[in-house]
Amino acid sequence: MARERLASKKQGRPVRGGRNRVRRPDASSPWAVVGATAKRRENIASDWGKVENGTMAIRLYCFGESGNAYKAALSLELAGLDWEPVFVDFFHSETRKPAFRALNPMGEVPVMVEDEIVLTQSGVIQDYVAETSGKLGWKDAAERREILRWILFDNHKNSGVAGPARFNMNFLPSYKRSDAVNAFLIARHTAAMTVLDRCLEGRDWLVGERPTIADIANCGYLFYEEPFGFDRKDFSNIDAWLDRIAALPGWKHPYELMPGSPADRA
Ligand SMILES: N[C@@H](CCC(=O)N[C@@H](CS)C(=O)NCC(=O)O)C(=O)O
Repeated sequence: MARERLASKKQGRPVRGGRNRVRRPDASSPWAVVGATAKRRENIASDWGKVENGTMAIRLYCFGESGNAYKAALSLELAGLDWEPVFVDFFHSETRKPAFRALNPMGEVPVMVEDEIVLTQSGVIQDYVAETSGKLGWKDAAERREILRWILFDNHKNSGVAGPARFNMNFLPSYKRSDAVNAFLIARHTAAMTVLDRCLEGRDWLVGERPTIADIANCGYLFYEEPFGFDRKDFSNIDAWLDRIAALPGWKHPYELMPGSPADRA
């Protein structure tokens, strides 16, 4: 889409307000077909989760336990964009069902939909949020690359390891858990946290002098209370940096920002 068109769409956006009611997915719907064409995906995306009072906010397909979705949700929220969460029932295998696979063949949340734009991968959504809102982004091309560098670090060494460690240790049925696998993941994640802590020495934010989507990516899993071998008190720079993030206007804990939490399954 041409940038001017996008810009004019943004001007027409409703201001952020109360949460609207959104449609729930219907896996039995005839349009829910695996291997849908790109056009079909757009149609699906524009139907599933449509805001019922007619307001078209950005829709983020997410659930509270997902730190990957939290990166996208917190970026949208801190950037002040108008968005709506659409609950994906991950714990009842919704990401494996045809309706969801038609929306994202990768079978993962988060998915962001704005009109005909369908984005997946938290880093891509964050990049879109920064670019379209002008918030949490870069001043120049060098900063943009530095932000990308930290997002890739997060996806590979931080969230990409913390996510499975936390899932295995808290949400996997106990008979499927492996101490050896968890020990391996915790060791990998602790090494990444040591790197992150050193890089935060003497600085408030990962890139430049202000919070960016690089910070939001790397904190994706670090506010959750469920144990996964990470204790922020072991890393003084990370601890102080998480306090700075939590003090940003509009910050919310993942279970406040997105629908779904372990309490629902208790
Ligand atoms: N690199 C992806 C990772 C996304 C991801 O792993 N999402 C998990 C939830 S936290 C998921 O939807 N998994 C579905 C599944 O494994 O079936 C991103 O950053 O968006």
